[in-house]
Amino acid sequence: MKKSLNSLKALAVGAALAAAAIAAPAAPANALSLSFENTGTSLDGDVIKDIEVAVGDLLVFDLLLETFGVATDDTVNTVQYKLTWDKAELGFQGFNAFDPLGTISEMNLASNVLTVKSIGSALRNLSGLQVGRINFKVLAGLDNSGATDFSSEFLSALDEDGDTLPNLVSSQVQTVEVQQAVPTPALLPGLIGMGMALVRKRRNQAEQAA
Ligand SMILES: [Ca+2]
Ligand SMILES: [Ca+2]
Repeated sequence: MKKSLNSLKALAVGAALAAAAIAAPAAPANALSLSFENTGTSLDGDVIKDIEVAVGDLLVFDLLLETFGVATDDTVNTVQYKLTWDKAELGFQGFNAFDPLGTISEMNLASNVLTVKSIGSALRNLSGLQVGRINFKVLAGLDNSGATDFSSEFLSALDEDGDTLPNLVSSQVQTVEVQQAVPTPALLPGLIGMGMALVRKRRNQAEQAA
């Protein structure tokens, strides 16, 4: 009996050690990627981040490149990306490219899509490298539809030989919506409460007067 109790204790200790041995998940490795800022925040709770703006506001998005995760015998020399926006809500004002990817070899502006092919030299292990900036003016079509109003898509990255860097860029897309300010819902119960108190007060006054 005593022996089996000791066995149980040994089992419990073993289980505790096993639990402690499970490693915390590793942070994701840095990778070749394109992102933009202003990222927005979550205003309406859906998966698309939101930026609060008003009609007539000027809005800027900075395109940032990260060149980690490239093989040690490769460097990033050309990147190609696509920017898309809702033309009812955002009016295109201009685009700038920045060194070391400041040489634009191809650029195509359609009504609401800009594709850019930008050339630099021997980039690797860089983070937050600003490659472009796009400017918008917020238009009267501004609404809180929950649909994407601006997105970036990383199309390709080429190495120093003009070869596509394999499998590191697979249609990376980032999205954001622009929204106009709405009354804070938390204020509404307070307003209703004040209204009811006012009605009660008037009724009391009416009863007293009768
Ligand atoms: Ca949203
Ligand atoms: Ca919107």
